[in-house]
Amino acid sequence: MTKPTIKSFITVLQITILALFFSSCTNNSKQAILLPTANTIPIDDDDSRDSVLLKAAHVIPSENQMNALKDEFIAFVHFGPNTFTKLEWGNGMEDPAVFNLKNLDTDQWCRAMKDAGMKKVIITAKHHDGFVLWQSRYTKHGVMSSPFEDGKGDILKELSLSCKKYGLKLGVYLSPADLFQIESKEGLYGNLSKYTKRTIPREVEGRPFENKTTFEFEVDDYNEYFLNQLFELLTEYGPIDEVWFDGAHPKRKGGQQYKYRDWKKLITALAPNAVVFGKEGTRWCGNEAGATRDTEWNAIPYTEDPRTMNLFADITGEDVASIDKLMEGKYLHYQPAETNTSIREGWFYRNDDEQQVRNTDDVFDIYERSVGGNSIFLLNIPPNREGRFSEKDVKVLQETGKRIKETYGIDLLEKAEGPVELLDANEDTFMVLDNDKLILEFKLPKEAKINRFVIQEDVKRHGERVSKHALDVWINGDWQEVVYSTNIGYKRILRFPEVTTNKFRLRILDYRAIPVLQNVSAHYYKSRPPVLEMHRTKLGLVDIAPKMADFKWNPHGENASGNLTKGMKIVYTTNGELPSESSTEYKEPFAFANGTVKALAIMNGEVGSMSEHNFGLLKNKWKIIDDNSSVKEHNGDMLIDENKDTYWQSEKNRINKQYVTLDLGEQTSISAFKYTPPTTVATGMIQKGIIYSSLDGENWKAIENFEFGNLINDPTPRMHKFKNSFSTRYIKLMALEIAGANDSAAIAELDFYK
Ligand code: FUL
Repeated sequence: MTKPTIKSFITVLQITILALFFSSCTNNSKQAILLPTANTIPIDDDDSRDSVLLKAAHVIPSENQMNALKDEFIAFVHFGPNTFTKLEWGNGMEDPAVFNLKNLDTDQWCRAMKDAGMKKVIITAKHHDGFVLWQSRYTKHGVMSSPFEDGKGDILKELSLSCKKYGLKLGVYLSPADLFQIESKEGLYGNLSKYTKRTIPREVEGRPFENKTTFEFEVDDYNEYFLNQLFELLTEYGPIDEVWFDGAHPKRKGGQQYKYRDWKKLITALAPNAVVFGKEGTRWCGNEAGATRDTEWNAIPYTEDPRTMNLFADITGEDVASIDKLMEGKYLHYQPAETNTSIREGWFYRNDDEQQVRNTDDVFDIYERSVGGNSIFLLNIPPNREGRFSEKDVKVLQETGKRIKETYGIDLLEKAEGPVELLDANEDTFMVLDNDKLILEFKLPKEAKINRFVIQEDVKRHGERVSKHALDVWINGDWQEVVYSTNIGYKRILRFPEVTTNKFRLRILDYRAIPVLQNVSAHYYKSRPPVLEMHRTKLGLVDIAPKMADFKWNPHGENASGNLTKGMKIVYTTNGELPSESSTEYKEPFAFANGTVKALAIMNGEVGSMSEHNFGLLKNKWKIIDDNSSVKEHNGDMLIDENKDTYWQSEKNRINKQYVTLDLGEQTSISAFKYTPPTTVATGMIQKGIIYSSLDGENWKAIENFEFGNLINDPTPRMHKFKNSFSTRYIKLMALEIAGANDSAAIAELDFYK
């Protein structure tokens, strides 16, 4: 057990501060607060591992961060020209007329978000393409030049009114990357303008501001433009609770720098309640797939002081804040992670028939792992071209909300015996677990079925301290450990197989400083038939099985391969219809090419969520003809082996020579292809390329160029539909541009569709 020694580092000065500080603490906190708590604490040169751990345990959230944590489940809305062009990343040169929105129902968005139990919505006021969704005074590239309400519409105004009506908080995403300002002739991004003193907001004739605050900053043209737009967003749409700065950059120009310190001054003055994402407020979880870390500490090491930093790099990787990582820092800073992912494939709406939508099991699972894993769940729901959330998405939001309410709305410990500070609903009570209190017991008045246990630390006052804990239940006259876990933080949801018991025992096994808990509760989640997963072998045999622990966490605490499948039947269709009880029962792998398999599990009369997979042409006769530009251990066969964990990779710097040629074995008609990028490495993502065809392998014809956006952050498979189908035997795929200015191309899997 870690027992931090403070002797080694407490100086006389620190002791004096402590003494002063103690006198202002409640009695109860005295044993637990050994240092002044703060949002950021510097690490000193002579700090030991123990003293760094102790400091990390005294790093606490700011008021805005605490509110952000308490919001728990929030919405993202990606909307703009991409909704109409069906691209993930626009290029900034879109004609505003493409934003041909005829209807808009932001009330419907808000109703659906409310039904899901979400507390806040963040909208892409400006995505990377530079198109603005509000009536900005500082550009014509936006709704004002679109057919939407004859150029008079304002999406942000509508949304802010709906938010008020439905009691939702509002946040704005304002992309620092701005392709319109990069690409257009008069564009301000990277135009090498001088840094001079400028007044924000810049006055615009006939468009006065009601808010008369002004600021003076020494900035260049693009920073001025950005600050002017922030001023509009933060003063004209009601209170703004989050400002979201995306770290992604499709392109840069002219060495453009961002004067974030000035942006921050403006935000602090105009939107004091806003938490800032992507800077010192909240941080990216490191992926866009809804993956969560087993251990997510929010006391983060920084080598520079985050309170005065200008440039914040993405924090990725599995280990972010273990003691080894903390020792590499010079500052410890509280910074909650946001788990951001989309309900649909991609961030923008494309269509209702091909773009897959996550099912309720999936969304609920991410909810439990993210909110119950010390982070905030930010789920994107992209409105469609009718200005509404699609019915499929709404249904998933409603079902998720219902499940959250049914599961977490009922606390089975409500009438239990145990420490009152932890069982009451009062957020101001907490319990200091000094030595004799590291094992806590909870006794229910009578036995109940339970499979979820929620623990919260008192992070608001005491930071994050517990690093290992376990839960035991009383079964057959004995204690049995049902789940073991690591840190807790704001909230830990423990998931375990259903038990019937009237007694629980929570054991704190290790900690960074004396643990202080705030709340515990127990719940029951009604298990459902498992979600299914499909895979096809190179020989063309499709197998269907329950999805195994996705991100290292068992689907719902249960052992997917054991109890979970007892009495389960899998049914499927291959003709596009929704499977029902009378559809073909899955017994063994079956041969299938080119089309969609839909499957679901039925268990105890209950029907599970549907899974579907669109399979391309069989690859059993395919041959790689030319992969002579590959690196040795990643040869061409790896892109047609039906295994997305292996990948082909071309040699570096082979300008115009990064291609593969394959023989499909027979002349075939092709209408689309799917590119699966590698996920084990973040390099080689082909963002632009061209497809050639040939009937004899010698005479080639260029068929079409293709383009995929946001591959580095979101390395999911991408589909390209050809304008016209074509007949071919040989195919050549040539990479023209690799994401992140890489110089070698990679393909994990290539599929072609009839
Ligand atoms: C990424 C962007 O490039 C995507 O388009 C999306 O906005 C996502 C939330 O962040 O980095």
